[in-house]
Amino acid sequence: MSELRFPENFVWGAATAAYQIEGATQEDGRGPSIWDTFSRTPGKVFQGHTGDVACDHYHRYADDVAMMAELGLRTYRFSVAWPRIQPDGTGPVNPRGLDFYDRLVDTLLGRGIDPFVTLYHWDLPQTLQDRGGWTSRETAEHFADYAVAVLGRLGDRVRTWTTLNEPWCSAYLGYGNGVHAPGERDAGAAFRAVHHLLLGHGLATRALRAAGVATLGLTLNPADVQPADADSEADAAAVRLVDGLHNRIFLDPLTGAGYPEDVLEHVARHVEPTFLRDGDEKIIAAPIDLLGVNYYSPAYVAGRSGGAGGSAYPGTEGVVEFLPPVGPLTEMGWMIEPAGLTRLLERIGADYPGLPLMITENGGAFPDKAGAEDPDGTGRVADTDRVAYLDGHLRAVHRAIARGVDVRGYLVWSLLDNFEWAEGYRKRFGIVHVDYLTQRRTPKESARWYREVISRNGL
Ligand code: GBH
Repeated sequence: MSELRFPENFVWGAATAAYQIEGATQEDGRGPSIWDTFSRTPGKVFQGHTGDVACDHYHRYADDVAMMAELGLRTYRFSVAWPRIQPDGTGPVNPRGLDFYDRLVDTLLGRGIDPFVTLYHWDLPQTLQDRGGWTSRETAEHFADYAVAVLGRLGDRVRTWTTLNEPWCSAYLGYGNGVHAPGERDAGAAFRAVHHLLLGHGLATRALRAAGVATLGLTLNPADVQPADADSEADAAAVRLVDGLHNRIFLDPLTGAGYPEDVLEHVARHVEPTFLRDGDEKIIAAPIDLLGVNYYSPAYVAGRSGGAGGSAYPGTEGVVEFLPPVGPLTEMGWMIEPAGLTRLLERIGADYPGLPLMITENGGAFPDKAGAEDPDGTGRVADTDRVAYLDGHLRAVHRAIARGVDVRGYLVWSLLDNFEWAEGYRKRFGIVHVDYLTQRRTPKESARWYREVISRNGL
């Protein structure tokens, strides 16, 4: 009787993102994105890897969907590449770009898999970046137009729509510490980007709702922020600061409370907040039906100077020390701590009640080998470390549900090994191995294990 069952109708699936898997970056009228530019900038991505070919999913999508069906997936979360739909980010839509997602959606439905759309997973059209990108208010307005264009083609078949994936990354890694595209390093730009991303979400949400979308939301990567020392007042202050810049800066305005005062004060020390206009908070607070939660690892902070990390949060240098990860780590160097996911879900459930949650990403990178990279191999990828990671985190989700948190589903990151942004192809998150020399797919042991979990609706 040690079995754990998930609620009836619990959603099970896997997630990917356009630039990480599609390839075909020059095909069918796609315009360049900031990741095409960034990955070609020397020193930005591991060994100069790019998404030019990636998993060649653009051409292999039908086989990939057939494989998803074999793996028993019920839902597939993918992102639409804005530069395929509007090569310059504005103006007339490119029908051939929409055709791809049209075919993908039909193929998914034909296999009984529910399509779950992310409208923006970081591949901003380069032309919009040339005009300021997310530091510019116009990008938010253009995003709403783009959202409506995609809805116009897919809205008759796709039920679940999310606007942004992890605006924290877009703003802080893209404009704050320069680890992601477009690679800017400017605290003020990062905060402007936060606001315009949220505004873009709000404007798109309003437009999609007006057009009749039933299930609408966005995905954040909220952080479980813990003090190094639970009895230290300085550490508690550090938690409050990081929680403000990571969690409350998004969740408070999204749920109608506006930006928190302490966060606004912090922002105002870096940039004159002239970009905040009357009425913006009301737009951002457009009701949502679903909050996607991506969780990988907790953060431990101390209220003192020191340590190497921390620079991703503008204005925390010398004030907050991010503790180096300890204990079991994934290949990314991230701490494995499933309890952090339970804490995070309980916290969101308590502080933002009434918001249905879904785990839209969770998973780990581990050094898996197969195919041509593993000539002596058995043809199986025994990724027991990934199975343990996923098992532990599913138990953590179950615990949160048992304690009353409204969690509607779980999507593993990722279906396929793929282009892991600044890490290129060297980090593998897939439950399916991809041999980049041959594009051969090999389901790992974790994929077989996951199929069992889904079919039993439990562990
Ligand atoms: C997600 O980003 C993305 O949505 C997805 O595209 C990506 O492939 C996947 O996760 C895996 O990376 O540096 O130790 O302090 C997650 C990005 C991960 C960024 C955790 C902040 C902090 C860990 N986040 N990271 S650490």
